[in-house]
Amino acid sequence: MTAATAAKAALRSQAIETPSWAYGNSGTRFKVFTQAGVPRSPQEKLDDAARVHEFTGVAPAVALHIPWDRVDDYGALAAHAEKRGLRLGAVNSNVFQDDDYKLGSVTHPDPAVRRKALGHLLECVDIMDATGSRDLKLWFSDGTNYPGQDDIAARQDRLAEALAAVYERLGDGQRMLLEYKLFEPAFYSMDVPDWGTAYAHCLELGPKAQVVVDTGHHAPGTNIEFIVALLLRAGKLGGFDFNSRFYADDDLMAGAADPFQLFRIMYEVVRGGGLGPDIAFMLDQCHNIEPKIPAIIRSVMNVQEATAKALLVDRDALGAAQAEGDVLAAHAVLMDAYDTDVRPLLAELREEMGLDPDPLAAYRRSGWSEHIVAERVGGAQAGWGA
Ligand code: AOS
Ligand code: ZN
Ligand code: ZN
Repeated sequence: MTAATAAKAALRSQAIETPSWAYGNSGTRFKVFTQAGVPRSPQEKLDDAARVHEFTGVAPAVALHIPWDRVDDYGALAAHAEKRGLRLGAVNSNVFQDDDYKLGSVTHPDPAVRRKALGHLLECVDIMDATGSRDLKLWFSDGTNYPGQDDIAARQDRLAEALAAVYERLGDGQRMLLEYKLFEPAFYSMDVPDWGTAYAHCLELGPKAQVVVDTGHHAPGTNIEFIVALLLRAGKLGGFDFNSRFYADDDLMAGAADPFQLFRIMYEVVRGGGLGPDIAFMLDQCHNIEPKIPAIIRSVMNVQEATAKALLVDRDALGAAQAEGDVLAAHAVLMDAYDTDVRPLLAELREEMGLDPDPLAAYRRSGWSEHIVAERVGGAQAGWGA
């Protein structure tokens, strides 16, 4: 089998999960720009996600966010997805939007607030039971703004207690993915600021607890692929929230700011045998100024391109150069793969999959954008960044 054929076989089964909130209106803390035709309901978000999957062939799952995607009947929502060739992916909890959470959620000093937050997390697992989702994604905005504001270690105890209760509630085949973030909204101390904290909690909890790496959640200059390699090696990498950043948690399109970094991350995934269903390859981004569905298609394609390049790394040549300590040869092997134009290979793959080789052009021609602008009036805000 040629390298290209092997790469195509792996790319064919890739699954990139798109976030429901990326389809709705979003913005920064300064302004939410509304766009015509955005979904008015979780069902309409799935209708848009179905277009992304239809034209890329590799975006079969959609992450939900509770309460933004709250519905009466989650089984019916799963059926709505299934009818469109989709499945419901990670359930994202939200313990950051209520006034009660001003000083934290599961780490709040008041036990009543902690109980409320835990109740929501457990409700999310109930929802997973109904949707058939495998993953509960936990991101906590918890933290403090001022030294002395609260007891840092006691907050870790409260966090551990809540995580243990959620872990206990997980059913067979369900997992919890713990996400870390360096700062924001808390500016002095976040309660899960880095991979080490997330890893330590997941280790204590057990095999159903895994770390999720959001590519926008590190200090500038952090070697994210190192974290990926380390977590994979430890069997603790549960998934990604892909997005791009120039400064902080910018949530721009994956692969837009630093495609080389995305390649380096995907190389570690491929090298560590992680390119399979055990790792959730999710997008977590917002499209504030660009049209949303084409931006999501573009992001999926960017992840695909980085994956294709990672798959094309000549591992034998790389291993040989590394073993010989030939620094420049080893570096050249990696760069050869990165410098390969994989667009023809991906176009070929799409044709083999019965798809249009150019997903963006196919989407434009489909008339979906005109259809939703005409049909949908008063689209919903994602709930993010108001
Ligand atoms: C927040 O900064 C995190 O990236 C979250 O993963 C995510 O944006 C949130 O869970 C969406 O609800
Ligand atoms: Zn995220
Ligand atoms: Zn984020």
